[in-house]
Amino acid sequence: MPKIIDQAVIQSHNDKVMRHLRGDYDHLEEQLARRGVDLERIREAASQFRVAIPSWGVGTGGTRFARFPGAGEPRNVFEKLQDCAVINQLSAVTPKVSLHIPWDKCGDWSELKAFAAGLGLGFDAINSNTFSDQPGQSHSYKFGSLTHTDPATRQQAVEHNLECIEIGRTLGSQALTVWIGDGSNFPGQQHFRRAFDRYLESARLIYAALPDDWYMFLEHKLCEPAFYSTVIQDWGSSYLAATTLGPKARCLVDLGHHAPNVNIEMIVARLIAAGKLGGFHFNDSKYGDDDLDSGSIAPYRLFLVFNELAAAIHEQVPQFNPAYMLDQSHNVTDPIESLMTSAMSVHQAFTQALLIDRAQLDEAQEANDALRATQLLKQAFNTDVSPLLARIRLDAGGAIDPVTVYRTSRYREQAGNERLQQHHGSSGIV
Ligand code: AFD
Ligand code: MN
Ligand code: MN
Repeated sequence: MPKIIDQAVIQSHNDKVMRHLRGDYDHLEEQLARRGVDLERIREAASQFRVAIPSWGVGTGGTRFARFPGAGEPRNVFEKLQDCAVINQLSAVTPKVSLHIPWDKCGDWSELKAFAAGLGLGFDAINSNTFSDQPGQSHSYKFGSLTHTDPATRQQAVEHNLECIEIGRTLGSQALTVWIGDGSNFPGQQHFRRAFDRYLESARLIYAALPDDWYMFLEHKLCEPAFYSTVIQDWGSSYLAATTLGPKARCLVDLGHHAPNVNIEMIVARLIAAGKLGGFHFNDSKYGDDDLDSGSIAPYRLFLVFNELAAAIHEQVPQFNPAYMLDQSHNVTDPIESLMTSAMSVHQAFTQALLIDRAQLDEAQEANDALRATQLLKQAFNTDVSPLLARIRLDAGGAIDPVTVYRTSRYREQAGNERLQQHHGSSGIV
């Protein structure tokens, strides 16, 4: 893997903490052996885990009230990929980036693909954007895009998605994520059924252009930017649309896109059963689509989602291959630090869910032994798997402690200085 951070900096800190890691790893191995769990088997499965980084996540986010840009943040997609390469080099589980078009537009997509490959990066789903207007756009999306009452506006939104598919084909992506802000702010503003029919008419045109080995992820969201109704508002609308479109259309579950207190793991179970679980945008939230760091507020909720995924893996549910992506906005932290710790939090939930004894859980469920069943989940959730995750990073050439190594490397200052000194070239290649 290409080295953005000097490998000696990583090695030096790894050497410093190695003996602690050995002790912690041996303790975990002995603890699991007492339960009849073979740590090597878990390590093999946990080593397969990967989660994609959102290109838009490496820049400082912001809210509708203000944005406080961080020092040395990336100015173009090439610099975003550099930051993503740091995340992957240290965390060792994020080799793919999910781009957002036109935010990540560049002059030559083949050049970008080669640049990314040189950094050890590939591309996950491509995200289209018809929730905001671009300079010089012929038709505004103010009153919607794929569902707009004006056929010309819908056509423009369809063509944008078709362009995203072409970009993704050049980059090696195999999925298009479609999230639209279409909806209404007032009762009566929109005919709900006609708007949904217009969505399906537009989505069919996009679906027809999908390569055979692609998926189209339909991302639902309860509200915002529309505040009274959203056309693809919930998993029901998404499922209805995905089923109407065909087998390459699947539902994308963003953890922040549900009404408060919704049982997300139940939605995940329903979509798994229907063969329509496309994947996730992982994040955390307290009140809405807050896009906070995964696992930072409700780690048990994240774990319960992974309990459903671990059950599907264990039961070898057909066509089960969800895409794991982060979708977060970082307003008060260094985005690289947040994305590394978030990737580790999702890796942790994935791995802890692998520890659930599914035979014993089935037995407890069949016997209606509620306490025993929930204890089996808690036992897995309360197991500190961090030594295992650190060992996986170490074996992959990453950092036992990514944030400490990142801070020691002073990458942010260096990148910041370089970016300040450089001419703002069109490609931004360094
Ligand atoms: C939004 C939605 C959607 C969008 C992303 C970037 O989750 O995934 O593409 O964040 O704005 O909250
Ligand atoms: Mn999302
Ligand atoms: Mn979101």
